[in-house]
Amino acid sequence: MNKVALITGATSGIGKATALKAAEAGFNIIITGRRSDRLEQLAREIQEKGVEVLPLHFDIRQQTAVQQAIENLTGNWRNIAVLVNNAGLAVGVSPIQEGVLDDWERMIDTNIKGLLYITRAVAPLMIANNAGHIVNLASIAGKEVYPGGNVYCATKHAVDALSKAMRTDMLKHNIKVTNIAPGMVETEFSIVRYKGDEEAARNVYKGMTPLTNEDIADTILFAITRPPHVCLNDIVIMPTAQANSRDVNKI
Ligand code: NDP
Ligand code: 8X3
Repeated sequence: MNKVALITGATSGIGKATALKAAEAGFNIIITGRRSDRLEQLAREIQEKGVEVLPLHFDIRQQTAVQQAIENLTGNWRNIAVLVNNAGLAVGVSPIQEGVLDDWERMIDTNIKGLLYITRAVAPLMIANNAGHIVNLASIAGKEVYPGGNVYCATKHAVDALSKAMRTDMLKHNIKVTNIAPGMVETEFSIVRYKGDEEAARNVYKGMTPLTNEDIADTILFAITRPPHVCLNDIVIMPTAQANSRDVNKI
């Protein structure tokens, strides 16, 4: 029987590429997100790869919706082997004194609370199997800070801390926890951060070669296909043109 991988935020970017590559590797896939048209389209693409797929449509900030979606899983879908906590976003680049409260709430509610809600729902299923692997999408913004990054960086520092904490709590249950910390990856991330301003988003990557969603998906697939006794705890992956959050070699 194929193993089950659940990938949050699969309607775009890193989540979508990870879902497709995990399907190619033979996992049955649960995909989640808010945009149901995209979820259905991706479900068809995954099905064509010869594995089973289950699209779950919810806003990860809604605790009850998250809990019900997982509680309602039946049969082998309950045997989640891999949870990729990918859904997340940055909104805005204001300095702290000019911060937009709604932007802060969206980042905290999605990147921290949403990740916690789904982990709380899925972890007991893994514990029942005495096996599992949780992959958390943190960021270089969870290791460093940069101007205008304030609350986004704080949420990713929280993810980094939660990865360490989960690894401790999950230890006796034989569950791996991998923290992935990418630098600049060109997805819809910057379009969301700049609230639909596509030119501002393009400028972020102008003059340098960023990572792609497939680069990160390849890394996640490598991590989740190691032998049972091997856990990659923390992976920092950067574009060659980026040394850290602030030094980018733009030509
Ligand atoms: P995208 O904007 O392309 O994808 C984000 C995904 O998250 C979408 O599928 C979106 O789905 C989902 N999502 C956002 N909010 C919610 C919500 N409230 N409920 C459910 N799903 C939600 O960005 P990326 O692929 O780049 O980002 C994926 C993760 O990687 C994020 O956690 C991000 O912080 C992290 N990351 C990104 C980097 C980058 O440079 N791009 C670098 C380091 C880390 P929908 O809108 O349909 O709900
Ligand atoms: C996304 C990478 O550098 O924009 O997490 O914060 S960065």
